[in-house]
Amino acid sequence: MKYFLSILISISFTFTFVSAHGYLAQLTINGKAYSGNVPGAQATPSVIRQVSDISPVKGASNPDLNCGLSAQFAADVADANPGDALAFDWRGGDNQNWPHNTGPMLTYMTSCGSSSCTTYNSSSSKWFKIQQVARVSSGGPWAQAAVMEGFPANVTLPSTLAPGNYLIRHEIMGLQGAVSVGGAEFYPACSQIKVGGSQTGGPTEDELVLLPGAYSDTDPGIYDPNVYDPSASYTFPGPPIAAFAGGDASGTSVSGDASESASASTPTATSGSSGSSGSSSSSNPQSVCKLQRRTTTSLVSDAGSFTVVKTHKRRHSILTGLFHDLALVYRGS
Ligand SMILES: [Cu+2]
Repeated sequence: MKYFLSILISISFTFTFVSAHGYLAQLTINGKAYSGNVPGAQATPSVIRQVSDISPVKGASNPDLNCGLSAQFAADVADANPGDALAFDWRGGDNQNWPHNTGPMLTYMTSCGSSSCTTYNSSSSKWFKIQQVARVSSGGPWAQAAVMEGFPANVTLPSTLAPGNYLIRHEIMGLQGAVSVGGAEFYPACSQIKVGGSQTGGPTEDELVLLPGAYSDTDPGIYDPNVYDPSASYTFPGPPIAAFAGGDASGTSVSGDASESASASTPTATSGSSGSSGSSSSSNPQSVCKLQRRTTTSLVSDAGSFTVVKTHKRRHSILTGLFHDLALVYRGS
């Protein structure tokens, strides 16, 4: 019986391990969807560079911080225009929902130069940041929590972006283990786009960074003992948002920045959870207040800040995600 139990336990941990990471499964540009390849599967033409595994990149100086684990060139390029709406749809490895709800999401771009990005090696490329989001409001849930609910992360291309070939690197940081140095999980994903139009905007030299290079394992937003304190401020790692993309004077945010051009979205059509929408709360300050009012700030855990979530199913998935995260922390991964 004891033996049987230990098998059961190891099976459940194996399952947790498999389902507790993920990848960028789809990118939508102005309503047009581009599928990504499942990590490690036989590649089909895509605009998303395929990674080898759903596991996270660990370590801020890991070369795979560039575009994800052993990222491969993709065969296709997506057309885009300045100001386009992008939606990044992240999934768990078993095609369930994205399993994490703690940590920021950040978006970088780099130029592939005069030729298409299909064979562009970005390992020594200079990147600029166009967007970042942490908690949807002070004391509120992380925007990433909406991704765990099944919603995409929304990003808007800068409205003055100059035409050209670009990689767009959307990154989720899983900070559920960030209370320890080296505990952060990095999930970068690079997509190949070609931007049209006749704008002239771009970053300045001092806004450009290398990846890896822009982060350190001891950055306050990467090693973060207060990551589960909903009222703690959060310091984004990396450079500020490039000025032409909206800028970010301090580089620090408690999120909930209503002027942020992008955040995780929670389309209003779903199950009447009025408070949890990043995008609608951006355009409607009142719903931010509603969210804050209904959010209990004294709770320690990230899941605790989700009193806004009403439906039973949602609560269940949050708890499941939390248990996944706790199991991961327990396992030290
Ligand atoms: Cu994970």
